[in-house]
Amino acid sequence: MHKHWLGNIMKTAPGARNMEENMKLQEIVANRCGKEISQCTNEELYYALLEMTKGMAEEKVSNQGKRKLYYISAEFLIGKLLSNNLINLGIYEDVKKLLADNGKSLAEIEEVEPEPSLGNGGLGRLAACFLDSIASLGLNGDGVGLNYHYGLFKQVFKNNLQNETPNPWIEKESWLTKTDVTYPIQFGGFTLQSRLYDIDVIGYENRTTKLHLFDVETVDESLVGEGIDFDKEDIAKNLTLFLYPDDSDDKGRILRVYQQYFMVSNAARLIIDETLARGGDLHKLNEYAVIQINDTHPSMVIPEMIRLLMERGILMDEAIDIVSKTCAYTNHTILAEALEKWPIHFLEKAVPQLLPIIYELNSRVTKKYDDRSVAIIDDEKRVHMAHMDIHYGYSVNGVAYLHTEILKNTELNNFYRIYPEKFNNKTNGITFRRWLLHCDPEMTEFITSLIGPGFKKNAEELEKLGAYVNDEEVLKKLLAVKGTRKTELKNYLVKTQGIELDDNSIYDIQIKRLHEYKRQQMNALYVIHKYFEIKAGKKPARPITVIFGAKAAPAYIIAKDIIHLILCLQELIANDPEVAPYLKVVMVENYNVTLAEKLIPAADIHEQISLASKEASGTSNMKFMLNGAVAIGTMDGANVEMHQFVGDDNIYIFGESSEEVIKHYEKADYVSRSYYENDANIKRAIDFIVSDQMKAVGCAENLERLYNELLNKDWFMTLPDFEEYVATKERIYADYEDRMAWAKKMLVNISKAGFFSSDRTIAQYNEDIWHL
Ligand code: GPK
Repeated sequence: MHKHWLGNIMKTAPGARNMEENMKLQEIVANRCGKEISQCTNEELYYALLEMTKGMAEEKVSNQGKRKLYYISAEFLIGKLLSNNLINLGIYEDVKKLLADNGKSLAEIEEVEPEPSLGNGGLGRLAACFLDSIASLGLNGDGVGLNYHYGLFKQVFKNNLQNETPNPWIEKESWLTKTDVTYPIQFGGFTLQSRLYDIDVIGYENRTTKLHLFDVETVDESLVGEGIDFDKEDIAKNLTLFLYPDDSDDKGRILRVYQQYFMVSNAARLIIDETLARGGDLHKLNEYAVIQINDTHPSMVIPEMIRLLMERGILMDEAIDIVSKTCAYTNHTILAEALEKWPIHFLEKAVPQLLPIIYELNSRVTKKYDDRSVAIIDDEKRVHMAHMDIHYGYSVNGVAYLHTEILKNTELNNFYRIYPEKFNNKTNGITFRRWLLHCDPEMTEFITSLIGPGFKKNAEELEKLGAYVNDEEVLKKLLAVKGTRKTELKNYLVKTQGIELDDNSIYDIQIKRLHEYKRQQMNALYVIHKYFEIKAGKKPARPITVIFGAKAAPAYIIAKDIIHLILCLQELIANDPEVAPYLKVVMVENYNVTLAEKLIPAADIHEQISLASKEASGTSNMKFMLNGAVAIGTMDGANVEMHQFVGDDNIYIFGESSEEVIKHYEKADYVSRSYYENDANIKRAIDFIVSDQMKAVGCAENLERLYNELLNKDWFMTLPDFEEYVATKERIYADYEDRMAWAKKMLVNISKAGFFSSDRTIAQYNEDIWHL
């Protein structure tokens, strides 16, 4: 439709390109609004840019090849798309300038774009980074997921508590393109008609790929009443309303099964149709398609694909064999409660057509292996989704070196002994386009001025920065850029959330989903400790700002209590004139990708303090590193590899090792109360949670519940690491005062971040697993 646009942008001279875009945007603006750019509102310009960018993406050729990857994931936390698309199209600067010449700010126009919240955290953001890299590397691969109308939820703070409201993001005009692909998806007792929507994923100076989001035509947004409550049983109306609805009751849990089956049945049909359309042979499906199962949410694709192949006349033995050669599984956690096990009666109700196949898959396993721990259906009649993936997929990967080692040696050891050849590691990565080029253009330009633009395509070139580690001018400039980002964050938070920061203070940031294993509570206990120290006259050399951002799952009571604790501390300390000048606690509301893009470039210090062995990888750690922040962290997830790259001087490691932690769990020898009773600092901090002062700003019930949890359970062992954590914090704050030495640490971190590019991760997936 827009065929005349820009022709082949890569072959056009930069000047001519510039002219053409300018004319294009002007033309679109004239057609849509009947006026000049300078006369338009930011809204009008946003939609004009959306139209232009979508048109340019359509012009591009999708990546091609015989074998195609389908990355199936329940989450794609893509963030806003406008600026990244402009960057990847290579026209960001031109458009920005054209707008500026007309008195308009691209940054303000960006604010108009709603952020799709199609993910919880790391797993969903990883999938988004992967699509960017797949497109940029020119690989033939698409994402497949669901089009949740209200996303996860929007977090609203009231009375120092988290409330949840819907987060609508689909507007009349959006990045979604409605296609004519639709399938009848059958459930126990009824059928729903699906509809596919596509989002073009534009690779860096390259071709495009697609994110396929399936939806159901009958979904009814008016079903949602107070907060995020809705009728969980009306599947036709509620199926794609929210990502992961509340799973605290069976109705919510079974709704997940409906969602998952809907996702994979659509995906499997699409794969079959596309394979046949390319002239492929379903008997050799594995030569035409590879399915990456992102965590266990899409695992039902295995029995569903077998079923669909059998419907097309392939016998069961062969169908099982074909599918086993087509599917690969990524594990993202060792937390047992996160590994999905569906009661068989859920599946009987929602997807009865899968049961004969699942029984058959299970019986083949139990015939071959006596070990009950590797069965697909356990003695309590629950279906272990990960077990199905491992037996009937050809690859099992963890997401960081340590994580994969733990899977092999501990969590999945029984499987590793059966299938050693299936296990492999793929350390996570992040896209540098969004997490450096977009979120800190000034730093990008500075780096380019030192080592040239090669690092934008080959991240390992950042190593060249090492040559400047003793160059005072460079180090000063690094500090100056960081200072500018800190001031920008301050201005942004005042404007958007009414939060006042001191940009002369140290920004010490912990942003990630709220979970006990990530130990935000340990950071909060440190804040209490510091509060007492300041009261006792031990003032820090420079004010400290501890910044949190986190959503808690709506049904995760203790996580919400930890948010309550942090918000209460924020209020209490802000109102204490003795302490407020030296210590500030801030919890940003509704932490999301957009906020991350402002927080990360502004960070001095970042917290990666999970209980060792529990964080599979972490990916915000990589983003911070790339942006010249220094980590305080445990030997967990990808921190281990970061430590290897930067060495002891450039990362602050503390805490028990994963081996020690795993032993505590095996021996069940951890008693939190004994730490409380034997350590005055710990006792003082924990007691403060239920002090009258705290109860004056908070809710006694929540505070007492958290106090009891820490004292009597503390399942993620906050207390054993506490004293070392405090000592390490004091050391990192002190070291911050030697500004030149600190700038060196920043530089080393940036220069060693290249390994953590998702381009490297994706190249490895392709090399070892996908073979596209
Ligand atoms: C892991 F199992 C899960 C999950 O359900 N959601 C999620 O975000 C995260 N994750 C891990 O917790 C991180 O350590 C990891 O970096 C990320 O997945 C991507 O692999």
